[in-house]
Amino acid sequence: MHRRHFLAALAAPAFAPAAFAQAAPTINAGRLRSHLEALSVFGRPAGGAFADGVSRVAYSDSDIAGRAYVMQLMRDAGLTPRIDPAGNIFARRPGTDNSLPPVLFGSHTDSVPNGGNFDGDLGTLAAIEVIQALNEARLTTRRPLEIVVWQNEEGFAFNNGVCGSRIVAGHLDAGELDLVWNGLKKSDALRKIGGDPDRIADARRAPGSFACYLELHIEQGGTLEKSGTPIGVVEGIVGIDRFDVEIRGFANHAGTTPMPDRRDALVAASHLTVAVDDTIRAEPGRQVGTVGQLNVSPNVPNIVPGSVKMVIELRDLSAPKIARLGAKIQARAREIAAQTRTEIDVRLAAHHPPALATPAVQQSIETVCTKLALKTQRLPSGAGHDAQMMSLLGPMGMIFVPSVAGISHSPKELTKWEDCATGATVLLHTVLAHA
Ligand code: HGY
Ligand code: MN
Ligand code: MN
Repeated sequence: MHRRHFLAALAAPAFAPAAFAQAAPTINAGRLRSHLEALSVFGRPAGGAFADGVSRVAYSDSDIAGRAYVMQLMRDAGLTPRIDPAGNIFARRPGTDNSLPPVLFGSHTDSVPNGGNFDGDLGTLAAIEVIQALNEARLTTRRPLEIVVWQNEEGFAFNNGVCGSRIVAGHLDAGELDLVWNGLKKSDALRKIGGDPDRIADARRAPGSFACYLELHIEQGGTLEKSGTPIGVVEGIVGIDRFDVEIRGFANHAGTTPMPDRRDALVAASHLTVAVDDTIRAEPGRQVGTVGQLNVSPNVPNIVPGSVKMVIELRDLSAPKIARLGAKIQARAREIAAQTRTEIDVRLAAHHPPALATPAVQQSIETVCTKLALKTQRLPSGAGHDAQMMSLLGPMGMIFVPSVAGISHSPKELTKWEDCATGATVLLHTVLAHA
């Protein structure tokens, strides 16, 4: 969009900010790109390049380094970042009336192993860019603004995601801080990133403690690219149920154990994996089911597998549908256990309820886009987000930008630089619309 058209659009009353600005606030696309490229260094494979993606798993040294980098950017933007007891990073920009609840916006910087450079990073760095743009326009909003970097959104660590936002929303599971993953206790993991598990209750936020929560995020699917739409307005975020499955058979000699005598845990796991796929595909709808993680023991070619640990994950916009499909799969697990003479334990490890975006916030995003002559499309999010936790506390909206070829959770994850800047511009003006 030409700058003159953009400024003309901004001149319209809907964009008259609370306090007079020297010039209309503008996203610096080059600065946003350089910050995304710089953040991608933390967790990059040794000897790799930007295109090789990132492994910046929560609580790792690269996660901590990435968080430190982002906190420095916040200071460079005149903010004073603080880490709450849950390990989330917050930074507040005063408004003209600081008695009002802030507009809260941000995302996460932790990644999946072998992930991409945009998932979470774009929403986090765009939030800082919004602050910079307001500073440069010398614009003070009526409401205070608060930006946030949520910790462990991905949930690869401890097999339960949206961790920091879930604690803020009051959904820390009983005993969760005592869990151990890779030899690390969760309470120590929080301390490692600057949290304080002894004061975890202080991390909770009350309903209404923010005016609305906004998150810019890559779509992680192919809908926007296919329709040639630059901005997605999220309708709702899927619910996720994740099950830890343990299958116990009997390890024995692969050569001397006759087939009828076997209790093969991997054969049982294979039947269960196919049962998940069959159950999910058996009815119409957009539900998905995945077995993305499976560990065989002892995992030796000439030993009949004695045990398998695997994770089943179900997602849909309907919580009752997820529950129903989960029950079906657990019934199939019982049948497979009997059939293979193994024991199969299925334990619910994570339950994230689906969340609908707030119509008024969706509308505000669309109004901004109309002013900016940007086409929009409403769509569901097949990915989980911290926004679904924030929807438990107040109005929520998400802004999506296209993912090239719909790829995400992969080094091939890519969003065009101009789409990153467009998304940040829409975030900027949606924040203003609420502030
Ligand atoms: O898994 C998800 O949906 C998100 O990317 N954490
Ligand atoms: Mn994400
Ligand atoms: Mn992700």
